[in-house]
Amino acid sequence: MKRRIFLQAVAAGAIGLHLGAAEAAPVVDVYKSATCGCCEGWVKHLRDNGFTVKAHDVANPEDYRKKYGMPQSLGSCHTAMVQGYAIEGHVPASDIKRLLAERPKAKGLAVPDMPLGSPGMDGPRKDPYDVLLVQPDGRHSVYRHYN
Ligand SMILES: [Cu+2]
Repeated sequence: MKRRIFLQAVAAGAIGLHLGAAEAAPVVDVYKSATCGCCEGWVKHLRDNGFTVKAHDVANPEDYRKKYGMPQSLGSCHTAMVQGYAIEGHVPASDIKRLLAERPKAKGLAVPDMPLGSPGMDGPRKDPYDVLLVQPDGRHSVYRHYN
């Protein structure tokens, strides 16, 4: 009897932990073209880091960049939405987590183009790149620099 109560408590604790993890893993909607391999790489990177990802294959990902107010000049190969923030390109999961924790008044984050060495653009070559915090008016500043 005691053992059973103990096991129930363990199970309840495990469920609590599980719900906690789910809470910390918001849904990311990704708009990409069906043939984009590096987009798939980025989706996998997000999933590996605890995000729930809904990948949508669309004919013109740039339509979604426009729709969600990301400047074309900061464009990459995919646009995503998470809790009201637009995420453009190969933004590392850790920066999205920071964004969702800090909740700045912003449009979202962008890694323009497709820098080698960013998540989903993995390989031997690593180029430096910036993650940009994009303001509602399109102005942007460096959120984090990667070497
Ligand atoms: Cu890409």
